[in-house]
Amino acid sequence: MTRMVHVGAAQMGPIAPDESRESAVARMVELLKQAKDRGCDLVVFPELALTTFFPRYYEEDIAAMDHHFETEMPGPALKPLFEAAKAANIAFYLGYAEKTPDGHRFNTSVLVDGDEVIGKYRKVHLPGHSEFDPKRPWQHLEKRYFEPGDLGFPVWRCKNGIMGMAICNDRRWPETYRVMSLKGAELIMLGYNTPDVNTSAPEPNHLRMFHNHLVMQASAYQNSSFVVGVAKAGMEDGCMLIGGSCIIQPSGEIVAQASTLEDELITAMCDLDLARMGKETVFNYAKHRRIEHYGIIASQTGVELPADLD
Ligand code: CDT
Repeated sequence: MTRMVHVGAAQMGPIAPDESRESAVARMVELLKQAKDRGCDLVVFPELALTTFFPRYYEEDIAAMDHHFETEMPGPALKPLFEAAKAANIAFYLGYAEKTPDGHRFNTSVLVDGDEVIGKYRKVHLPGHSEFDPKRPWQHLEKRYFEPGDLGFPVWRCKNGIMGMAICNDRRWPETYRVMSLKGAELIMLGYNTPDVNTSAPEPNHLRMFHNHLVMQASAYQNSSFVVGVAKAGMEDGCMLIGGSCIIQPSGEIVAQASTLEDELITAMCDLDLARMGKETVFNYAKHRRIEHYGIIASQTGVELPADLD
């Protein structure tokens, strides 16, 4: 059984607020064609890949944003992508806004193989705020439009490996990767939309890209896993989103990186046995983890000073 997976990270340039689903899907099909020509097995698309990053806009009535949400996957506009991927025998990760039949809204990704949805993840760590903030040049209203994901961090067998999914802000939290790697994840896919300015605190702009790579590279290493991070990039309705999409191997090294802020496919041949090596040595969890000291990680959110520091 081969453990080589040829991975494509399909970065997308901006999606204008009035760009249609059909147009975004046509761009994805074009990226998929390139992936097929290069012999990819798996392609990762960005977070909210079908629409502009609409949480930057405030609407009093949440339902006024419903045109950005999918109520079925695949809906009619998505069929060409599913068909192209099946014909090319390429599995893919796709981020989109999901509205469930009983009215819940999530920032979701699916893993699709052979035109079947084999996995679904709903973003756990929602950044931003829920009410209009007049101090910001643009809003980040994920806490208004989405509920925190209710599916945990599942993993799936795909292309002879064990794979997990995360979405954007999740990548900044070590718990995201550790929960999946405790379930055997060897390759973690995530899409992102990250403005190049931090509107919640003053910070030099270059730190946005530094932190983007820092967290994904450290997490790849500490969890002995491939990490594939894929941006929606470029100037989207006046808001600049960082690029820097990359494929990271379990050593923590970037093995392929996008150089534009546009639709761009980068690829790398990933030997999943490289992930196994780290899991059997330095990061052999069963041998080396000391869970008797980790309890508060799963029982406490904010900082609580120990009694002797009060
Ligand atoms: N989409 C997303 O999660 N973006 C956030 C932006 C910074 S917080 C407002 C991120 O973590 O990249």
